[in-house]
Amino acid sequence: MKPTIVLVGRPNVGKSTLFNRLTRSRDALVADMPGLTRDRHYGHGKLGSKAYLVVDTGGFEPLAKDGIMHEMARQTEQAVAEADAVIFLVDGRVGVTALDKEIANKLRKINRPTFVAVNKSEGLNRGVVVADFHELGLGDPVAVSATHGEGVRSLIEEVLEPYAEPDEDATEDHALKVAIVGRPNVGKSTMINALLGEDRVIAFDLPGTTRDSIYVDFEREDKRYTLIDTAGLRRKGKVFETIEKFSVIKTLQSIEDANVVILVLDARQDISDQDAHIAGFVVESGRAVVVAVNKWDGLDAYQREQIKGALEAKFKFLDFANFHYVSALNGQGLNTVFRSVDAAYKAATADLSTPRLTRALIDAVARQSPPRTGAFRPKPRYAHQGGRNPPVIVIHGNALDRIPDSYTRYLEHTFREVFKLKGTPLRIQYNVTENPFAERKAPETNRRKPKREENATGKPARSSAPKANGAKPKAAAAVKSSDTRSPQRRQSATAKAKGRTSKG
Ligand SMILES: Nc1nc2c(ncn2[C@@H]2O[C@H](COP(=O)(O)OP(=O)(O)OP(=O)(O)O)[C@@H](O)[C@H]2O)c(=O)[nH]1
Ligand SMILES: [Mg+2]
Repeated sequence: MKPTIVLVGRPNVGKSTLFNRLTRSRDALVADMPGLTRDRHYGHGKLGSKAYLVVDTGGFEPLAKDGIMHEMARQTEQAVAEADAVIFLVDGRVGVTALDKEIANKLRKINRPTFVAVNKSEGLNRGVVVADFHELGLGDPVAVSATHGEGVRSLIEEVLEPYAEPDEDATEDHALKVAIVGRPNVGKSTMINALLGEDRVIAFDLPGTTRDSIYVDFEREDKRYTLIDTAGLRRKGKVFETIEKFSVIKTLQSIEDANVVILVLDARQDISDQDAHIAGFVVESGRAVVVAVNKWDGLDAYQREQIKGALEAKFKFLDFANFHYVSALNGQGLNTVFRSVDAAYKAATADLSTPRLTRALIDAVARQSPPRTGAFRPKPRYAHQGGRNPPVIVIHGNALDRIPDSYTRYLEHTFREVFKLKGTPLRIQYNVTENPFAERKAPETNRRKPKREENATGKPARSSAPKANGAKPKAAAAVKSSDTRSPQRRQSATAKAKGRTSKG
């Protein structure tokens, strides 16, 4: 499971600045999906092949209550308790404050691996700037600069040190791992109870600590599944009891760990920002997803029409997923949900053969060719599969960096139709290594400048934007036909080359 790093510190020390730096390289993946709003408190990050989740606790709750500035917010405490590692950010230009000491005391009690990072240290002597902060009693502080990126890479390397590189040859479990996620009171507990009540429960994993998720193996219509709990499941004698205890971090971790996510929404409540953020996170993770709109019982035809319309508008970026209208209370619709779960996983892990992909591509281009831009007429020539779960389709040809987003969506739509890819995100990537003579043909003025972007190390990273023909397309070329890398690495390659999550 991906480790979760939680950023804490008093206001204005630079938590958000550091958060942005740690998550920036991943933003490009889903940036252009219509309707997607993203929560700027939770994000994906990556260092080399190690992926992690980051939480910015700034702004969770106002720190000042009754004028007492030294009260750590409840949500922050929960996040710290569920963290794999905590980065405690302090301000090197201000020095140790009373609030820093209070936070340090709390952190020592909660006792998670903690790293003191002395921010805003650019241009200052590292040894001098950290000296004061030893008194916090949380180990050796390190000097960083969130705005300039200095010291950030080695800090994250140290934080991630105990975590192994992802095992690329890890064999898939037999049972399909399903996470049921949604904000509090949408009916997750009722749904879990309905499932575990009617199905055969094979094994139940008790959590070791607050941070552990619960895994329940069960059998449904002769198929094995593992439910990853986010709602707070307890075994009470022979029955299960669910406590709707909402934890964002557990939600994020179970999404990461699942094969398929069931996103539960409440038909009786307006879609909230929290719903949208959780949905956004599912899309960002690249997981296959099924949407279950719960509490569908007892609504009249007019209400149902209204709700469906509102959902479609709000969740345009999820239109590749099946939506089911269910009642967890009556157990209605759960069968169809699980049929979609199976189908979504099948789609996510489908093998797409090069000849069929290429034929689909050529047919699509014959029906409608990409628009000419300036002196260029992009010419897609062939396609191959660059990854699974989610499927990545790599397209080769000439001047592909000139293809507009609308045409990419058209291609995505075509591939979805041909290969029946329902329920899984789909990523299209252009390989721009071909056409070595493009530079000579291309008039200099027409060339798009590659955008620059910085990653966690502070060095410029490859932009998500396709390279101009003259630029060395190293990242795109790295995607090979037999892509056996982990999803994380594939996603990284996708981010570096031209990648986006499809919306069908
Ligand atoms: N000089 C310098 N300024 C920084 C650095 N990191 C952040 N800042 C500045 O410090 C101010 C606060 O940064 P934020 O990232 O918003 O701080 P925060 O911890 O998220 O604040 P809250 O969310 O309010 O708790 C901003 O003006 C930043 O530009 C740094 O490394 N060096
Ligand atoms: Mg902030």
